[in-house]
Amino acid sequence: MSEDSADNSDIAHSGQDKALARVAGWLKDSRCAVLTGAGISKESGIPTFRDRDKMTGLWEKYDPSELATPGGFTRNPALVWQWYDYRRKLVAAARPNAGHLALVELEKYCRRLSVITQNVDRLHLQAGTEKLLELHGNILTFRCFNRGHQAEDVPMGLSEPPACHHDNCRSLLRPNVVWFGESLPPDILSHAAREAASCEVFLVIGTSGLVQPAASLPFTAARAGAKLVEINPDETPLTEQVDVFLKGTAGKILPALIAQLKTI
Ligand code: BV8
Repeated sequence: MSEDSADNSDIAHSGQDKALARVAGWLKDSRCAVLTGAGISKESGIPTFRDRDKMTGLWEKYDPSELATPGGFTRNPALVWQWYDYRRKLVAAARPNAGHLALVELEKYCRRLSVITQNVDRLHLQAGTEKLLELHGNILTFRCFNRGHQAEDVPMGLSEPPACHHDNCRSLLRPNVVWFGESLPPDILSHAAREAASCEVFLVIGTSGLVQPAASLPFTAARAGAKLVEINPDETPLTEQVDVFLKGTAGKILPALIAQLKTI
């Protein structure tokens, strides 16, 4: 079990302050790397992969790892396109929340801070995070399925994928995300691994830690001697392995960490 854990509801109690102060002390002037998952965007109104109760029938009826695959797209391009169009509308309406903004603030207190995200919503970029590694691409830009031609100005609300306009390519457009069964961009993955292997503190925020190879990054950091800190309202398979588990939402815990850092 982690040496220490802080529960969101007890942040006001000394136990929580103790855990927050401990982590803040590690973060001050540190080389820090952060891995975020869908949980950090939940307070911006974007449901996580596990919150099926918040999604339309599309999400409840189909398994995301079925829809988020090349095979799923080839089998039923219209269905996959509509699912992404639905999510793109949610993302377009979303704004960075206190958690995203606190990570930008954290840059002032760390010697170096790099954010590695599994999210495809670009809310870290919107919040102002500069050193961002998007492991799984983004949902807001598109390329064609067969030859990777980038596409601009793709309207929302289409019921099926448009064809690529690139010199009569005609292949169907797809979002610039990494699907299950597709390799992550090698340069981005190796950069993320280097950040994990060279940081002193590794924050794991809002991820169930189930998807590889992203889920291996905390272990890369721990093997290199970094302090592992998890921020999540629920326990995950990682919780047992971290140095400190800060139980709570990103929108509460991260600003509380900044408040602690201000006192050091
Ligand atoms: C790869 C983009 C090499 C798309 C995503 C068989 C065949 C092929 C591959 C595999 C296979 N078996 C295993 C694999 C590997 C596979 C994998 O890991 N599968 C899993 C399911 C076992 N990985 C891959 O395929 C990767 N590529 O391995 O390439 C290869 C190539 C060919 C063949 C073999 C290998 C590619 C993986 C990338 C997939 N794309 N996203 C899209 O978004 O549509 S993954 C997607 O799901 C997300 O990006 C994210 O990574 C994942 C969801 O995880 P989380 O972000 O953690 O979200 P989740 O909902 O699960 O959890 C939310 C957490 O937040 C919870 O813990 C909750 O408690 C917490 N929370 C809630 N509220 C808050 C909060 N936390 C803080 N604050 C709050 N307020």
